[in-house]
Amino acid sequence: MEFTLKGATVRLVRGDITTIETDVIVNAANSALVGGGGVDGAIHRVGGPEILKECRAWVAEHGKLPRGRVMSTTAGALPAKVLFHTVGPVWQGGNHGEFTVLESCYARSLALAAELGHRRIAFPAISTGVYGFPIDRAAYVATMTCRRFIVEEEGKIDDIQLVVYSAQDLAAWEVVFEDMVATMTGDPT
Ligand code: AR6
Repeated sequence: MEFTLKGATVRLVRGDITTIETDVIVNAANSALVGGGGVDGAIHRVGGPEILKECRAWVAEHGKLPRGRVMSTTAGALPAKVLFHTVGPVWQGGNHGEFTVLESCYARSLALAAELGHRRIAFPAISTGVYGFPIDRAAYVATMTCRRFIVEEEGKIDDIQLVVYSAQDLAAWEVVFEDMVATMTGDPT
């Protein structure tokens, strides 16, 4: 499932993000950037030890990475040019800034990709695992933020892949995606 707007394509894909060939892979990390489980664990396993080394050096210099922010390292053995690390919000019911922080993860990653001249990016469903963000709400934030970016920053990004892991998650994202496309009839392409 995909939509194209202002020459950029947003694709909903089911799979393992460590196998996605793109310019930028985004990792759903923790503030200490020490690796972990879920998609973070898979990315470090496949990408190799160079990634953790760079993360440690970055934290030693800058301190912990705040939620909603993004930093960049080598992608190691991953099939991408660079790897971004962003820290999503922990779901606490929705009234603790979770939506703003999640939006910031996607928006800042897209902005950094454009700033570095990368035109293709792949995101996992940030915060929807250990951090507990409800999948349908996360899907809405992710899709809407991508849509806004490609309209407001026209021509900077060509291809965005939203990579979900399970069949159940894909089904939830598809509902949101269809809604998004249905409300886009007024958008000039
Ligand atoms: N490819 C794509 N998506 C994946 C993969 C994969 N290989 N593996 C898991 N997912 P989570 P969070 C999905 O928990 O909620 C870590 O320990 C997974 O099904 O990885 O942001 C970090 O170090 C879910 O939908 O990230 C942090 O401490 C989504 O990725 C903490 O977890 C995100 O789940 C971050 O929690």
